[in-house]
Amino acid sequence: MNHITLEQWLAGQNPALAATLGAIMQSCARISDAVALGALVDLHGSADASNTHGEVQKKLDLFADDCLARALAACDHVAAWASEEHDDPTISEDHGNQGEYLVLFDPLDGSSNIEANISVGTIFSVLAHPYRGTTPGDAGFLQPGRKQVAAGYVVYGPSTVLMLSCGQGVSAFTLDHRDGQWRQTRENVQISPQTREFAINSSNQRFWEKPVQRYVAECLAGEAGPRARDFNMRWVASMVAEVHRIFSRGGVFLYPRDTKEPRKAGRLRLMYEAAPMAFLIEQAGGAAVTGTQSLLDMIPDTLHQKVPVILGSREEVELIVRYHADPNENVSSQLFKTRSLFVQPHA
Ligand code: AFP
Repeated sequence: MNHITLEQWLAGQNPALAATLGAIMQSCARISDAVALGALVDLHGSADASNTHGEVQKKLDLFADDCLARALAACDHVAAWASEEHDDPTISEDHGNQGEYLVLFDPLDGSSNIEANISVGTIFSVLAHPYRGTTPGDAGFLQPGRKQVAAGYVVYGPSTVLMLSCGQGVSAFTLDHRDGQWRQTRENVQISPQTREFAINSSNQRFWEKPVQRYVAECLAGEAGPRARDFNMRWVASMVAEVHRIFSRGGVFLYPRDTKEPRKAGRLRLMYEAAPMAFLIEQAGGAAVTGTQSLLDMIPDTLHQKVPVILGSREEVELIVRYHADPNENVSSQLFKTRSLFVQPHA
């Protein structure tokens, strides 16, 4: 494959969008360096602050947030941006009125993993400023995910990889640390429609909704169960890493509606995590739902709204949607009345 650079690839896009994505990717290259240097540059550990969700912020969360904010402030085409780390959007001082785009980002997803040296990532979403010429407010951001102009994530793993879509398929770019260029390493990425691998935080099993109880029980029952095949399970606790695994070999990721915090519909944020990931997944032929609704069709109520997320290999997600449509239909959900999800070894 001829590894064209991101700059060359962006030359085929609308110039304003290319400049906006270029600014985001320059910051992600800086974040990649900081993540790699970590403790050497005193960027490990807590920042002694918490965000709008009450979560403790790490030094690298704040570093990444600042990098992106500075780059977006300098970009002529960005009217405002919203970060998972802040209550309210920031209006660009210089370009608030004329900027074409609104950008949302989770500066460092999975940051609880940093000190364990497990992959973390940046997730971003680009929307058109719907009232261009006026100062953007929250309302401008509250667009359904299907209206995203572009979305992507960067996974800071053994390689630093960008997965990007501007609505015409998904491309992967690897950061070449030798010269700082992002180079295309996959194009028209497709997610296999079938899978034998699922990812869910099983410690929450007692809180899950019934259709998810049923789905996981059937996977765990393996060859002898209703699915008639063995499944593998993974949990990294870093959504970017989970989604990246799905892009490389298929799979399904679930952070379902649960009763752990009854006031919240889920753990993950619609605008900063679910919608951009859903955009990428659908662009690669996969599916992304809440269980009962397509994530991309959800009209957000608030910037920091949380939602259930089920995404990945299309046929598997469709099966889970069918279970949501009729949660009482299958007898295997009855299993939970008598025994644990994890079957005890035979005595
Ligand atoms: P952090 O950014 O606080 O580490 O949260 C990561 C995350 O939002 C998402 O990336 C994971 O899928 C999920 O939380 C992990 O949640 P658990 O704590 O339930 O494993």
